[in-house]
Amino acid sequence: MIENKKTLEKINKICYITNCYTTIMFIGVPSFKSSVEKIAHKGVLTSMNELLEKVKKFNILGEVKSIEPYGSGHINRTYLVTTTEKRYIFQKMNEKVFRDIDGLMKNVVGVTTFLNDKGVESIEVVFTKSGESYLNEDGYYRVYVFVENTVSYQIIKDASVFKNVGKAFGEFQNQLAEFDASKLVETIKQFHDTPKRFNDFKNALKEDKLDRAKTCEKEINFVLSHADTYSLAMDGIKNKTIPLRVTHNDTKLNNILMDATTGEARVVIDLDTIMPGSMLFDFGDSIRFGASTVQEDEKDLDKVHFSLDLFRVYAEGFVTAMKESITEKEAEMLPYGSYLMTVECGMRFLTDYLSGDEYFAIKYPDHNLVRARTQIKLAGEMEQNFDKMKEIVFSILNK
Ligand code: ADP
Ligand code: GN1
Ligand code: MG
Repeated sequence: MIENKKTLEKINKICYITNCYTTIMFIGVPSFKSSVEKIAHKGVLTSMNELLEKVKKFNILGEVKSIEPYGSGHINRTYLVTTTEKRYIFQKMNEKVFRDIDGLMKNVVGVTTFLNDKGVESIEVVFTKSGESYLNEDGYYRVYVFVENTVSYQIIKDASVFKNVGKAFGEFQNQLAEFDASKLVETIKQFHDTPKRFNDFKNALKEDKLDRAKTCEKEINFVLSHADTYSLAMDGIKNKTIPLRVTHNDTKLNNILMDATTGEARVVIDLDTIMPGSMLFDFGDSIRFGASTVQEDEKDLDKVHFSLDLFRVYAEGFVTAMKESITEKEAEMLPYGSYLMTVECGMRFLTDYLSGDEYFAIKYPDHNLVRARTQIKLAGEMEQNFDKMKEIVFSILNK
């Protein structure tokens, strides 16, 4: 039995070290076993009863059969809740990352309602019994209906899937074109402001609070030596040569659910960072994650490559979907946007590694460094391929 706080902290630590993130507890129906049972998720142990009590405050159907950690997101703590009737996604939102949860949930409800009204399948927010979109009780919690018969991928095995992802994210941007951007709260300020991210990186490097800089000199040098490449997107937005759109801003492959039967894209998820931004961000972030030969945290760098073929298939989906509204300047800058999102993400992982892993969930001590390395390798290869990438984009546009 885990009774005092110290013991719980100790177990949390062991859990983190031994990487036992996915302890699954099944709950007997109708009697929920006992308050002593704990569920480990992202290095944090929470009592099952505590979670169950929170889940029960939402308008869910049926009796809860199980609650288990779910998915591979780096930010929120996600659980799959199975009841006698239905399945749900239950999330503890990350209040360190998102400082205005109320504003964030207004965005989510606003966007999902807007999409539903247009007949577009979207995530369905389950409200609390008192009519709120989230629960504020020792943290911030929300519930979504689990979208059944779908899969989300960590890596592309079949190129046609990636084309469908590109098409879906392109269409998503079209669908949001009429959404009133003034209704959106900026959930993370300067989210894709790469020069600002670079400043954060330099500050973390200066502080080097865990004395880790000596373990990643090569990566640090890459980020420092590319300083003059970081401002083009923000400059374009500021001088209005790049149009501001309503964008998703976190378009990685596991943030879209694909139909398990047809392979078509079904629902764009993770709407926490929908904000005014540039098309370059959404296109670029998908390429960063999806046009890679390996997963984001592959340790063997020899296996890490940027795939021009995957770039082509994604561009075919995305650019074709956006043909009506893409500007010449945007089209020209899509290859740069891919590089920018990749190097930006690399520098964010490296910043977090230097700062003591405060932002992204990690599974082992140098996880963020491993991630930074793959992004830096990919960014370097993209730089070498700008001309070929541009050729691909314009060949699609001129079809
Ligand atoms: P994070 O911000 O931590 O990435 P997400 O909102 O992306 O959190 O959710 C994490 C994972 O949970 C997703 O990658 C997906 O696998 C799964 N997921 C989220 N919402 C749903 C849903 N409504 N239906 C099915 N799976 C979902
Ligand atoms: C985070 O939430 P998730 O895991 O889908 C991060 C993205 C990064 C990504 C790197 C709010 O995405 O910006 O690109 O990790 N989300 C936030 O994998 O910071
Ligand atoms: Mg996610």
